[in-house]
Amino acid sequence: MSNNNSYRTVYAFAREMYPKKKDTYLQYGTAGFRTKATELHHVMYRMGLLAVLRARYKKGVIGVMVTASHNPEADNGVKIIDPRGEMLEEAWESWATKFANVVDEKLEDTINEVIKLFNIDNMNDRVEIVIGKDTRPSSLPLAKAVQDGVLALSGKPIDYGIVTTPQVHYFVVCKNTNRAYGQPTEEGYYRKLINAFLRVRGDKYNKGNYENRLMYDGANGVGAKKVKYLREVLKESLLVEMYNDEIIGSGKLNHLCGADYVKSQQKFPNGVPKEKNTRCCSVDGDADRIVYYYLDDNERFHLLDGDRIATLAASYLKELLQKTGLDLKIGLVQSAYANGASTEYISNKLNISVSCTATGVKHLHRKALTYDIGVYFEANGHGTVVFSNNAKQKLVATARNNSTSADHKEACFKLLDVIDLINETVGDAISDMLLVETILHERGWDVKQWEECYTDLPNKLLKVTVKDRNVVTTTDAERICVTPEGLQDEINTIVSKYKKGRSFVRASGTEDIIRVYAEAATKEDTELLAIEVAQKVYELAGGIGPAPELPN
Ligand code: G16
Repeated sequence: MSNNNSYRTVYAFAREMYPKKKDTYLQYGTAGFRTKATELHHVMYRMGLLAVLRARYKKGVIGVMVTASHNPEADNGVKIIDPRGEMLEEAWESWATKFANVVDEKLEDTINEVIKLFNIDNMNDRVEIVIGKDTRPSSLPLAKAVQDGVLALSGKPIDYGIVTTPQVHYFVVCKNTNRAYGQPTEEGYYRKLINAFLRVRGDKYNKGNYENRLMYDGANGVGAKKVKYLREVLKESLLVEMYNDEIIGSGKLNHLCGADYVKSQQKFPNGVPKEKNTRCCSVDGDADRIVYYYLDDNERFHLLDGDRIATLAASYLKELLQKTGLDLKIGLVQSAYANGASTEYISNKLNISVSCTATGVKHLHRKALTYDIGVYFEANGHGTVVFSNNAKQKLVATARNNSTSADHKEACFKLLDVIDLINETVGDAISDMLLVETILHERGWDVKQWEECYTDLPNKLLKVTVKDRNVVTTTDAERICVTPEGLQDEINTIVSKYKKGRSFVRASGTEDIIRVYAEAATKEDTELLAIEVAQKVYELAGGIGPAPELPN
């Protein structure tokens, strides 16, 4: 690398291989960049460059995941992962946006700006960038563009091929902790999770009403590919029946299936047999979200989403913690999409502290780190549990202390196993599935008993397409709409007509739309409330295409 801060190769590559189209402007959103795959080649190249700068600045390994997660197959995107496994720090998101949008001729200047601003004096360090990609056909060339960006600044790309997003988070943390978190390989990832799962499960696979059989919707994506391997290792301990496993290039990724479809449509996915009273789960296109569901005797659909997983995990961990005799702070973090009934159940029945942040696991994760045991889940099924170093050290010390009672010791060892079964770095569909199965198994519960903990308020999610989604801005963890002026007043008036009504709107950070959330005492009221609010959004925020219509 030259010392005069002149990055000729960077520009030459950009101009020849990944030129930026003149008229595109892209913004780093809820989880990175996301748009049509054809628009992203220059962005990927530039994120390779940015990842190298970030790695040199942080003096650690950075991850780059090429995926558009829950979006349609024709979209793609990129998520940047910081050294501690967290999403890219917000202060650097604006740099990512700047990198994505400057003209090719200004690329070198922008690199120099970052070097100067952050005082990066180790531009010759051969930093490692971990790269993963999902099963989209477009991911292969886009991941190659990331690699070229990394190479253009003399970084070292480590290509993990097709992996889940949470696996990339895991590899990054393993590398940055010198393997203390685990081995930075796929085998290391599976071994850590599965060994812990098998230890906690023991050799009795069915217990009470719990049956060790699960129908699994792989969304025709990487979540299907990875669970095939997992199934072989789990053997009889958990019988995962795989559906929607057409992986590369079938055009079926997330189509009428997968966690986002099931959650937002509140419907049984295509491709999974409609078997009554059977526990089913769906993951999304990069396997960082999971939701559960079942059909009752009347073929009525019942959803157990991220709120249910959060409450199940938090109540279990609280009980286990009590058995250890340790005094540790446990808390639960949700977003505004959490069902009101779940929040009430957590505060009033579980007596666990609960807080609300803006959408995006980066926000929930940060808040969860303020607890010794921080459980966080978005209602869409994205979440995990994080444990403080204080909690881990106390658990290890108590488990090893000869004067600890046998009961306390056993609980400490079990909690340590449960920690190993959880991917703490980010929401992980596979690890979350193993956690849910562990808890249900231990309690001897079937899916109905899990659902009986509390009754969800009927709720509805709608999307409104507008000319410019940035016209909708919000405050108070996205619960209050600031602009367009007057929209919040209109929402308040509409909501006041409905018993137990609640509704909010916000611009999606992953799709070009405004999201509308509504809940109310009855299903009929919820439908009406959602449509009324959506109509106001359409009217005041510049809706395009067909206007939302009230049902007949
Ligand atoms: C990403 C984020 C999630 C967020 C979701 C939807 O998930 O990681 O935290 O809930 O987008 O965000 P929005 O409502 O802004 O579109 P994924 O699974 O798509 O990467």
